[in-house]
Amino acid sequence: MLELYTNPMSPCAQKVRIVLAEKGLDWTKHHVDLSQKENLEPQYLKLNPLGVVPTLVHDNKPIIESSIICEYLNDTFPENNLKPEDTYEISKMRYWMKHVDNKLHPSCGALQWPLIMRPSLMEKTEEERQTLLDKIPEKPRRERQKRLVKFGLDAPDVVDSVITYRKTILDMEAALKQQKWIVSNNFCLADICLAPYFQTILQFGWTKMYEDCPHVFNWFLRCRERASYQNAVANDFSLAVQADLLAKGKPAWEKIKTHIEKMT
Ligand SMILES: N[C@@H](CCC(=O)N[C@@H](CS)C(=O)NCC(=O)O)C(=O)O
Repeated sequence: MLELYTNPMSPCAQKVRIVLAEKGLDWTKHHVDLSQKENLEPQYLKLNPLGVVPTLVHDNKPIIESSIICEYLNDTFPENNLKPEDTYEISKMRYWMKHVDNKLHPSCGALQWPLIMRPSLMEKTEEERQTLLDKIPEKPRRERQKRLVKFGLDAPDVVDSVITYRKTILDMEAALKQQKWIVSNNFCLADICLAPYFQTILQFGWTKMYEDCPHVFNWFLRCRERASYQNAVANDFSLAVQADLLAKGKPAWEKIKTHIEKMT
């Protein structure tokens, strides 16, 4: 019995849903409303003490951290293996997954938060907002979210995040010149862990971030063409949601673009 605590907008949860779809596994969905901070409710914190989505529950055992969940699912359900056989390739796969967890994911959060989470938090009183944000268990994440709520896209975290995104794209372009997928000619967990971060770019209409990198462009097209991506990610974005996200992303592009231009 597999249960997933998830939110459609979360790239970490999207990774796990892609793996579940690649494996053809049945699972039960528990929607966690991040805008209402359901992730910080005591019931949820018992499952995931970090107060983040996703959480997988397999036969009543909670598993947290999206990359660990992806590898757990791959190793527990071996049909349609998504890990290379070669140990050097496994090390490359883990390198990309670690890069996503440590660098790309926080950068994505710094760009998504001001546009998606901030508006609903700004509808609350200052006191309500602080009470909610004070519940975030880890200090660096709590302080960062406070900055992003206070300053939006003008928060100091945003410049570094755009630079990290762009550098990741350039590194991926170099890797994808050598082979079809990010680690080898076989699709693997590293491709799955990277792809949702391009969904974020797409949903806000910021594809100019990678349009000058044809290998990355074609890689993401190939990811999106997979049935797993359609089922696990694309189908969660109705036309109305897509229009809303594009409308939020459009005015922000000018700021994002300025940070990219300063790199060259
Ligand atoms: N390292 C964690 C990160 C999870 C994470 O940051 N999830 C975000 C959504 S993508 C979240 O739940 N944010 C809620 C919050 O920070 O309040 C993982 O890979 O599972």
